[in-house]
Amino acid sequence: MHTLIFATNNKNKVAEIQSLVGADFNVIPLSEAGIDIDIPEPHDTLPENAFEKANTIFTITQKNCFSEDTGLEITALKGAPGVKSARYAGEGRDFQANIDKVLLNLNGIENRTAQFRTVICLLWQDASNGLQTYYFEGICKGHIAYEMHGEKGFGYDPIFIPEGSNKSFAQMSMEEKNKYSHRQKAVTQLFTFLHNL
Ligand code: ITT
Repeated sequence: MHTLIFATNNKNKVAEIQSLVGADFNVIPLSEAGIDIDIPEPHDTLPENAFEKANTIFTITQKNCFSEDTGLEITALKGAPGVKSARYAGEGRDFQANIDKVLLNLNGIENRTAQFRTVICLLWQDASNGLQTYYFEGICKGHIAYEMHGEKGFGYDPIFIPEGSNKSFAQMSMEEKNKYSHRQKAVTQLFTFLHNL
């Protein structure tokens, strides 16, 4: 079985990804790897931040690892909050404050089109090729609701309604969210790639 460290401090991401991993991979969250650091995300693009997170953890552990960076891109807000999604309303990384800011900025705007974009960065040591960097992307199109719906999930889930559903992500079980989600699409590509190595 291959072991991979998932370079994230977000427990919700860990739960979602562990629900998608096949039996031949062992995905270890940072907490289980005994690493307790605030991973930097200083860049203006999702791939650069994803690389920064994975590389920070690889430098410490020298073990195969992956990270992901996710942004909510709202058309009427010119792609905001995008790469700044976690800190849209400030350094407190407060889910409710972030949602309030989105709803305020969309007040009176009819175009609610939005998408989640996840970029995964994999750092993989290969006996013949050395350390390789790979990227995988998953997009979930949808729209922003006029108010919050549901209690499940995390982040912007209560206001995001994926295409093909009339429920918000926060009204779905994890399994149902996985059928639509940006994260599921990126993770599926990651594990398809790893299976074919
Ligand atoms: P790590 O960097 O430790 O992985 P993070 O929470 O900082 O965790 P991101 O930088 O990718 O993660 O931040 C993206 C933010 O976007 C996150 O804090 C949530 O508020 C939101 N987000 C990400 N995925 C989401 C999802 O599936 N549903 C709702 N909101 C999501």
